[in-house]
Amino acid sequence: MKHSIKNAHIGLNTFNYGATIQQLLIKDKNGNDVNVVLGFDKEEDYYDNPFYLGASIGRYAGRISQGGFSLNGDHFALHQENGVHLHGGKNGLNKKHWQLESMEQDTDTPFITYSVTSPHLEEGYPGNLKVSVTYRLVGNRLEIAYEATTDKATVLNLTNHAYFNLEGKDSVLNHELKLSSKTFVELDKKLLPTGDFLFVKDSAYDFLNPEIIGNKPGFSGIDDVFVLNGEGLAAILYSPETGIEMKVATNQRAMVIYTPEDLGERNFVNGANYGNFSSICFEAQTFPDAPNQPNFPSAVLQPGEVYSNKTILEFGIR
Ligand code: G6D
Repeated sequence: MKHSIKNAHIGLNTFNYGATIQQLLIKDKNGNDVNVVLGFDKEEDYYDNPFYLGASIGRYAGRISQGGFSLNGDHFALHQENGVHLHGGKNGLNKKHWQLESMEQDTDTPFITYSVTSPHLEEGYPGNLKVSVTYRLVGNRLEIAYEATTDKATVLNLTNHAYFNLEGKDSVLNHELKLSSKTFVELDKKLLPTGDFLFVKDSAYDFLNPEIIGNKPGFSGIDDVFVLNGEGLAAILYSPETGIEMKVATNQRAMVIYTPEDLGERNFVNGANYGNFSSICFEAQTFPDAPNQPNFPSAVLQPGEVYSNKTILEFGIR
């Protein structure tokens, strides 16, 4: 089921399947609507979505090593492929039909709220989990708020896997990017964290000053976990062609930046055409493999606590 909300600045289309963002319409410098995310035409197109386009990800976004984790003396085995558990397993939250909890268009801040439950030991995770996501339009901002509670101690790391392109076509190689992160997580060849951190300075990951992505010396694609300070601006993306600027702010301590080289032939909405390096993801979340990395911030959610992942996308014209 598709749901739509809009205000004077933004139009948003979502599907309850995977609590997925299908379209995000932003006006360019000439006042024309541009769909700034990659999305598929029909809900059924999302049933085979190996890149998780637009989907809500969990129970644990990113990767977990060792085929599982231990918590309070109990071991929990997780689905793994080649030693890696990715994005909540074979049937993560992206593959569930979330309930439409509530939706309000006739208000200054239109919103859509989806909710889903994940029973104890679904995909191997402990705790009966209740999750909600609210997509809310506030002026020129899209606010994405994930909340969750559990009845048993568990681990949790949710995010949204939208793929952005501020021109609605071609690639993001001509987009300007600024990232506030001074460090990122060292990954091994399986993209699992080693437990160490690296400085971005003078590397292909240094976007502390705004730069055109395709002009970055050594750029060959990004699929990395950048460290944030948990408040304020994490990133700015800008398209000189459309004049659209997107600021990303979040309460999360890390953000996966992912620029896929080739998404293959897909049935993109309105027949949009994209090339290599079509898009960039800003997956605000906590650290990968935290359940197995004692020196990473904890990803444990206790009964009585409320998990909160809030990310704000603010749009403007330069
Ligand atoms: C690849 O490593 C990347 C992930 O970060 C991404 O989420 C996925 O493709 C869709 O596995």
